[in-house]
Order: sequence, then C-alpha cells, then structure tokens
Amino acid sequence: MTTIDPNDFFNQPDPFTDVPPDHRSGFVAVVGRPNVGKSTLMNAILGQKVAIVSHRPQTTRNRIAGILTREDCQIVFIDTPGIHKPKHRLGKYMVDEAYRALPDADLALWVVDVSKMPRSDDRRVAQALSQQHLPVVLAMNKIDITPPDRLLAHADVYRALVPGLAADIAVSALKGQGVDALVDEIRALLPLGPRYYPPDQVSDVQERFLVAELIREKALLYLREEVPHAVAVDLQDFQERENGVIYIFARIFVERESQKGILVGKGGGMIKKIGAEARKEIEAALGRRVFLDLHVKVKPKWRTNPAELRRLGYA
Ligand SMILES: Nc1nc2c(ncn2[C@@H]2O[C@H](COP(=O)(O)OP(=O)(O)OP(=O)(O)O)[C@@H](O)[C@H]2O)c(=O)[nH]1
Ligand SMILES: [Mg+2]
Repeated sequence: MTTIDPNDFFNQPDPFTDVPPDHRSGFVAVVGRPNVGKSTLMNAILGQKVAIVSHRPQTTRNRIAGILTREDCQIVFIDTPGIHKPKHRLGKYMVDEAYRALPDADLALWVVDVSKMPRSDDRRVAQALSQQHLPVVLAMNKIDITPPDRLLAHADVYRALVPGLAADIAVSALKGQGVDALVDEIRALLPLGPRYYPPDQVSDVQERFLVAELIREKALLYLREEVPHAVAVDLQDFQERENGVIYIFARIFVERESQKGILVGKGGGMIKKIGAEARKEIEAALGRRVFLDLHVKVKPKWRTNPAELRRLGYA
C-alpha cells in the first residue's frame, strides 16, 4: 500500500503561486472592427488555433479566452466579435459581447488593419476605448501587405484616434512578425500577479463549442454572400462509439430554402466538402477519429428569434 506523507504534499510546488517575483498577469480584451485579424493574432500569440478565422467579416460571435503562460507571465486574452453597427439581434449580441470584455480587462489590445485607412467601425471602437480608463495597446496588423509609405501615413491616423495610447506596434499576425515584441509590450503594462489558470490550459473553450465552430468556419470559407452569415451550427450528439470513433451529429441552420439549396449544393457536393474539411480539422483538434454527420435545416429568421439565439448560445 502506498502512503502519502503529508509533508510531501505540502512541499509540492504550487503552479499558481510558485512563480518568479516579477511574474505579471492579467486580462487583455482584444477588440477592433470585424476582419482586422483579432482571432488570427490571438492564435498566433498562443501558437495554437483556439478561435476560428475567415476572410469574412463577423466570423467571431462569442468571447473566447486564450491563455498564454510563460515563466514570467500569464496573459488571458479575450478575443471578441468585431464591433460594427448591428443589423439584427445576433449582431447586437455580438457587439455587446465585445463591449462586455472591457470592464473586466486590465488592458485593451486594439487591433486594426493598417493596410487600410480607418473606417466608421474603427472610429466606433476608438470612441469606446477613449471613454474607458484602460491602457490601450494599438496593434497595427497586416504589415505584410502594407507598403512602408502607407504604413507610416496610416499609423499616424490610427494613433490620433485614441489619445494617450500606452504603446503601438506594427505586426503581421499571419506571418508572426512582431508578435513576440507585442507580448513583451503587453506584459510590461500588466500588474504583478499570480497565475489564474493551470499552466497547460490554453483556452476556456469546451470541445463541443470548438467542434461547432470548426464546422461553421468551413461554411464561412466555402459559402458566398449572405449565406455564411445565416449559418448556425447546433451540435446534437457527440459520443464515443465502441470502436473508439467519435460520432458527431450536427444540424446546420440557415434561414431560407434557397440558402439550404446552396449549402447542400449540387448532388450534396457542398455539404460533403464542408463536412470533409471540418472532419479533418476536428480529428486533428481532438486527436481522435471522427464520424461527422451533418444535416441542413431551415430555421426562418433565427438571427432575430430570442429563444433560438438563447438555445444556440447567442444570448
Ligand atoms: N495579409 C494578412 N492577412 C491577415 C493578417 N491577419 C489576419 N489576416 C486575414 O484577415 C482575415 C480576417 O482574420 P480574422 O482573424 O478572422 O479577423 P477578426 O478580426 O477576428 O474578424 P471578426 O471575427 O470577423 O471580427 C483572414 O482572412 C485572415 O487570414 C495579417 O497579418 N496579414
Ligand atoms: Mg474573429
């Protein structure tokens, strides 16, 4: 029989408080208008895909925490939906989600697409940040596609939108340029403090949420115009079968018959493609073999229906 010496137990290092004296920690709200690269940047900082990414605006719909643990700091990044002028109840929920990340944050990381001049949504974000008493770090993203003269000109315009920026830095989330320097800047602005999460925890995302998001990501990738934004993924079943394969059954909602037609595609080609791509990524994420069963269902006006939104986790 093994006995546990209580002294051994108490002498174990505590992963939360046994950190160097200059250890810093805190919460960073990652905010900005849609499509500037907030989720890409958070994934680059973490070195792992926690949030889905797409070329379409309004990809992220919920707040998602990504946790970076280093010897000298633990930074909890809160990725948020892009701030915009909402057109329906889902949009309002998304924008509210983004604003809700600010009161609990120690710092705001304001992400912009510096290849472009500020738009009205950038000004909306800047105004909200100017009204907070939070240090703001400006990440000027997409420098890989920004000619140097344009970078200089645009940088001045962005900087002028939020008075008293704590720091600004040019980065490419896609290429990883400037990402380590950005983390060092953020760390220096955070208070001294312990770890809040176990060192090996990278996000607050549940497996089921990640699976639904990966399916939605492939829909965003392959569908066009309004269709991708009318998509919601409702995970119905997620269980391990005796042969070790994970069986996943998800319903994909769209709002109209015509959208269903596009999503299913000719001879079911589109839904097959989305399913095959999603399955590959889900298998990699779970480290397991997956059987993915997708059904498309028309749910008229789900984006404005409070009960549906609540059921789908958008309330
Ligand atoms: N060229 C270039 N593209 C980038 C960079 N960072 C992100 N992107 C692209 O920009 C698009 C949007 O990226 P996301 O990370 O989804 O943007 P987001 O700000 O999270 O968008 P929402 O969730 O809709 O608010 C994707 O096509 C990315 O590949 C970058 O540094 N350079
Ligand atoms: Mg995003």
